[in-house]
Amino acid sequence: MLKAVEVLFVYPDFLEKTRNVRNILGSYSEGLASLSAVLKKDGHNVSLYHQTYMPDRREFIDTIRKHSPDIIGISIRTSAFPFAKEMIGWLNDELPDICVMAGMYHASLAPQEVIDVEGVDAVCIGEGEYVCLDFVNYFAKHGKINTAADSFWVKDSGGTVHKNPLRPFIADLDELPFPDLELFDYTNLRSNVEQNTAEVIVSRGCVYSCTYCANAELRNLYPNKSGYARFRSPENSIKLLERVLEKDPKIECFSFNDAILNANADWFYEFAALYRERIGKRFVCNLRVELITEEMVEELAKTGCYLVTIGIESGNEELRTKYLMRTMKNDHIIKVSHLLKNAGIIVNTYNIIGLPYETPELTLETIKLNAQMHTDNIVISYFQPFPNTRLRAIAEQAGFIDPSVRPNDLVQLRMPGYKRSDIIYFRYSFLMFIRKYRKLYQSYSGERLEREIARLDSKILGKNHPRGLIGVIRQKKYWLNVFIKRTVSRTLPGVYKALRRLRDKKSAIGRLKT
Ligand code: B12
Ligand code: SF4
Repeated sequence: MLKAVEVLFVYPDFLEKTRNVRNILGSYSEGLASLSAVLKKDGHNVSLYHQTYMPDRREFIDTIRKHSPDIIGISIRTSAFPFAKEMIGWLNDELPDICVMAGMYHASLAPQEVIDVEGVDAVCIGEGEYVCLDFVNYFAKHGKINTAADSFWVKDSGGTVHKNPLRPFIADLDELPFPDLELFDYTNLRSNVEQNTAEVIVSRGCVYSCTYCANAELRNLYPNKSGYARFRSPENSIKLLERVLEKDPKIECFSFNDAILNANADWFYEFAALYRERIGKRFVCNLRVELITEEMVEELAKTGCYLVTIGIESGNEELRTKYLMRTMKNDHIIKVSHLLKNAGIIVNTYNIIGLPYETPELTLETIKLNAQMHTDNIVISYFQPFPNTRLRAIAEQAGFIDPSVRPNDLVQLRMPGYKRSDIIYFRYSFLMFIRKYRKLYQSYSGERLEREIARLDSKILGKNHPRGLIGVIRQKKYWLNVFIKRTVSRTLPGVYKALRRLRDKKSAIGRLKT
């Protein structure tokens, strides 16, 4: 019988902007919950330091001391890297004997940068479950780190880094235990509290190769690339959902975090049938637009899907094909959006702003595509040049990467054709502009439509339009709204939920007009 190891996961679940804001509810991480399940199954003790704001040094060290871990596992996204680095520095000064391992996307895609941080002993690359278990078991048996651990880069006491090969990814997801729902303060997660929604994921990986996506690049690291997009079996997925409902019976809705829930049509239909029979809750999911058929839309609506998010990223077909490796056509995107809306499903889109070679004119194309789709809501992200991705290399070659820009700065690229202040202006005007253009598409046609659109274009793009100032004001207004929403959701959760429902209902009314 091995000695139980005390493992403490540190999860920096905050962005720069929330750095000093306390009392924000956190989000679920399936990755950490899954690691925890595997470690606990072998008898180790696992706990979580879920950070929804950046602690100061004292608070951080006191919290770590309270847990007295043998191993700290820190989860590092790219934008969390500067914070993680600071905290690891504190550990190195005050608690240098605790073993520190790092994992997650930034660790996987930029392992050299992470292992170079003083105080990091090991970096896990790619999926962590079984390699982490072996790492912890070795520690339990030998009281030291295994410098030959699979899928880890390990620093020995002399400072030499041992770069061990990656173990193939877990081919059969059904063999994994279900994620440990005890690790998080589960019923107090943001989505559970604010929307009675459970975040779940029943697949891993993706078959596509979008150039900006960290997920696509991760696949290239594995020795076994084919079969990287994997699903739990439909039956196993349903059992996972049943387990979640047992844990939090208040759940009214599932949010599938899977990259593409309709990646495999056979799987999708089998799953949908079981879902109707045994779960029957509303759900939201991400779908790949080229794979959506009329039959699939009917099935989604019948199964309780009330919101679908599809990736647009850019409305300009040329930029999308040439630089993002996304070959879908605008006409098709519009057609699918109308199909979804006519079936009563809310359409949400993912959009990126500040892409390499993007210009304000091209951003307007993204806005117009959303307007023609009659998009109900949007997710808009500033372009992040994640390490090791192809789009980062393109941006580097073009000279758009300024090394003095911090990894958690909102606008990452410095491009002659698109000023930083303009990117911020479009970011915070995006939804409003979609509504303006949508009104034009609904009110006019033919030459009149072209004239009205040209008039609005030139107003927005005009030389004398004070975009910088307007951008700053809209940004402040946006954050004030977020603050109000968060305060209402915490203090008056019933009112918050009722308002959200009202908004969804309003979207449903909008849908009938397509
Ligand atoms: C669900 C999801 C979210 C959820 C939940 C976040 C979470 N921590 O899981 C929400 C909506 C909150 C979210 C938000 C954001 N996300 Co997100 N998200 C995802 C998504 C779609 C799935 C993640 C997932 O559950 N994967 C499945 C689990 C099992 O895998 P995993 O989390 O990677 O964990 C495994 C390994 O990484 C490793 N591991 C993870 N942690 C650790 C720690 C240790 C110590 C070890 C040893 C191993 C280890 O082992 C795990 C098990 O195998 C991914 C894309 C994808 N398909 O993976 C993007 C992704 C992770 N998100 C991303 C980003 C950028 C964000 C945001 C910054 C976006 C934004 N600007 O707001 C925010 C960050 C907010 C935050 N608080 O973390 C990027 C990260 C890229 C990067 N280089 O860092 C990704 C990869 C998408 C992309 N754009 O390419 N996200
Ligand atoms: S489809 Fe989505 S998850 Fe897949 S490579 Fe593209 S962006 Fe990444």
